[in-house]
Amino acid sequence: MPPALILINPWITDFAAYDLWSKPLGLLAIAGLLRSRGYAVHLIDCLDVHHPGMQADGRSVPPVRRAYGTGKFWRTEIPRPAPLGRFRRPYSRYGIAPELFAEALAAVPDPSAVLITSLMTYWYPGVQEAVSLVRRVHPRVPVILGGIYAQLCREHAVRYSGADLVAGGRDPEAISQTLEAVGAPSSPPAPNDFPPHPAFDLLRDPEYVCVATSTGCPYCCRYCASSFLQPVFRQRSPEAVLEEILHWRDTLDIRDVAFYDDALLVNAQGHARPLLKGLSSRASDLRFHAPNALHLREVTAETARLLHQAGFRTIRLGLETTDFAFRRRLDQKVREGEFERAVEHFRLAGYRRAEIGVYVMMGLPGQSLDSVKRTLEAVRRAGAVPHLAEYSPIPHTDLWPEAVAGSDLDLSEPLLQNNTLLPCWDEEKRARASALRALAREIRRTEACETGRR
Ligand code: B12
Ligand code: SF4
Repeated sequence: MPPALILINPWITDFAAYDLWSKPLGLLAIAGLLRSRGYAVHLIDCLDVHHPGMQADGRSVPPVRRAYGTGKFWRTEIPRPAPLGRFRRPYSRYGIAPELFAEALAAVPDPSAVLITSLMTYWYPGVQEAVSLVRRVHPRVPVILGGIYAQLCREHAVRYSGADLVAGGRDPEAISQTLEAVGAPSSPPAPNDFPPHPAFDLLRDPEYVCVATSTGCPYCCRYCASSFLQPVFRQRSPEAVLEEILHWRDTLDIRDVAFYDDALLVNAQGHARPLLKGLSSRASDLRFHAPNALHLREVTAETARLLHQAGFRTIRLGLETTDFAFRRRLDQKVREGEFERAVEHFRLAGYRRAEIGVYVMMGLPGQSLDSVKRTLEAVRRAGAVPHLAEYSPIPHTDLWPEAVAGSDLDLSEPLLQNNTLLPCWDEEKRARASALRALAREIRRTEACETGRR
């Protein structure tokens, strides 16, 4: 009998959560790897929207699903944790019922170890609840926690997650060593040199898959943790990425693919360009989405045309702000004029205004409401639609000390790093932010109606 491992994607706990192509790509990559090394891998996805047991659960709000596999999760309102007490709005656990989770745990009789992933730092209550249920069902089995919260808030996770080991390593060898460290039986390495595909086949009825064609990002924006999490920028071969996408189309019959790259278009000549050409010729039945921002500077007439030809339906551009005096101390990724030029390329490539989504950051330390408003208007004028990205202060980023100093909240508590709270704005600005949210919505609505009329 091969040694059994349980891999867990825990619940989200938040004021709001939306499935914008959210899959535990890191955990699935580890699942693929461990499976290729001979382990029997059992995945429990707490965010499973298709769990048959949930139909009978009268306590949760069923998820409305939308275009291209996006939509809501199952949701159950829960009490706000104490540090969020003063924020008077509903707080929920997103995902399957804890009883179904416990049943799935019990169905694996003798696991060697349990591996749990984590994403946003402020979602750690979902991790804690998963660990405590594992303890109840499998009291003597070692629990290993990894992922983004585990890396960004390591000390917090060591103290409060309840896991036996908080792992920082990302590469295959580190994961094998981690398993050995908790006494799980080790297996021989995989028979070939190619890393296996992330195990999307372990998910129930996936409507889409996610792909990362690279790790890291060559830019070093002061508000972003990319260079801490993935210090080396590496791109995979376009052929390997194409092969992975075709594999999932042919085996899982998926139609939508979301790219998780931080820097998809960097070095387009040797990377995105051949990939997009391959997708156009061999995957013309698929739709592609770039929910993580594309770099404006890298958008040329040719890349915009290739993205359109390949079938990219969701485009998000990382503008953040058009207030260049303010941005000078934050990042170097956009220069004046590059945004308008990129939008023009997308328009000429065939995208309608409503299809060109632009991220605008709100809530940065020292950022004024007026600066955000002017950026939203600039997006409208350029012929695109804005999506507000509220700033989440993140440990280990360059901006972190300034964020901590400028916040009226204790940011060492990860729950207060939640972007919804606008942690680095004061009460007055928080109260007036709803007008900016309304403006962004109004611009999107107007452009959608315009598009409908044309
Ligand atoms: C893709 C992505 C998204 C996607 C969706 C991701 C998802 N799964 O839901 C989209 C675009 C929707 C998104 C949205 C947002 N995101 Co985001 N996102 C990312 C990104 C680029 C990659 C995450 C990822 O999946 N990586 C791929 C896998 C391969 O890596 P991984 O999960 O880390 O796994 C590896 C290791 O960690 C480890 N590992 C993982 N699990 C385990 C378990 C064990 C046991 C072990 C041993 C190891 C291990 O091994 C894996 C393989 O190497 C990261 C930045 C980054 N470079 O990591 C930001 C990041 C996570 N996002 C961030 C933010 C701020 C946001 C937003 C709030 C932005 C905004 N203001 O609107 C929203 C919020 C979304 C929400 N409320 O749902 C922040 C985190 C903030 C925080 N406080 O935690 C990050 C770090 C970016 C940043 N600004 O620095 N995001
Ligand atoms: S360009 Fe994007 S991914 Fe790269 S460092 Fe800046 S914010 Fe992070």
